[in-house]
Amino acid sequence: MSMKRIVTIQDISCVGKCSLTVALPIISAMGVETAILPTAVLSTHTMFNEFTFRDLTCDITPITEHWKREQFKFDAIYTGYLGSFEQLALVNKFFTDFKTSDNVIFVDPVMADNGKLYPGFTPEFAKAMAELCKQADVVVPNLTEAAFMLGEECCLAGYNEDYIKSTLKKLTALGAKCAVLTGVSFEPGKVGFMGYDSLKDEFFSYYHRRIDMVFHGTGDVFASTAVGALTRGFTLGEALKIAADYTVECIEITMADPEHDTYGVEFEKAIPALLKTLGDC
Ligand code: PXL
Repeated sequence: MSMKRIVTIQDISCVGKCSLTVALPIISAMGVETAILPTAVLSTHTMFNEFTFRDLTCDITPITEHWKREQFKFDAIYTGYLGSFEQLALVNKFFTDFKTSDNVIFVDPVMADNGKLYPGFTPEFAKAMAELCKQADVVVPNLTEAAFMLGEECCLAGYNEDYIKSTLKKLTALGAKCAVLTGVSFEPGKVGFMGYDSLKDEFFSYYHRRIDMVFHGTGDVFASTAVGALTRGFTLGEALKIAADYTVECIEITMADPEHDTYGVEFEKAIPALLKTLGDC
């Protein structure tokens, strides 16, 4: 079987274990080639007190023009943290240029969590990110990102299944074929995701134990694993479940290390378990 190839478009945060320093090792370990289109280089992710930031927007067009001349094809296009309106426009064009009849466009609209936008993002940016979802096959916002993209008040607790289902339908109405909400919880101690496939008109969900500890980069671990598994041929529901279980495993392994860092999870230690789940060893 020929090797599958993903391209992921997001920043390099040199220290901090998120975005490309998570996507590259995880997707590669899953046996899928990982091409990258780096959008910026930061000394760390933006949750540190300070960070350097070199914007690489100017490189996006020359890189993609070269790739077009080479006629590269990608089995999946996976976008994460994007830093400007201009980058969103260029990524929209990238989707148009590299969409094929059978590849998957997977958008993780990284912008916000726990009711708040990350530093540097605005409600207008969230609306522009919603535009990017138009061309997506799969979008995976958390509840906060979904609310900002839909221009609604954030509702982080006390909601019912109807609220989640109607939010999912509104997200697919933006144009995405499938929408998945992460961080969904209907009972104490449990959290997971609910998704909606608008082509099949089907909902799916999965819940696991909730761990009351926040580590940065877990969203990127989840999205990277989901894209990897999807590219390996798992259904979307299966791929997301594999990703959720791996993310929980990463958090638990990290918490078991009394000297763990707080800026990211020790996902490296859980890779053998992930490969077992995939049936690779
Ligand atoms: O994990 C998402 C992410 C990616 N890239 C940068 C970030 C964050 C989250 O804060 O700051 C630069």
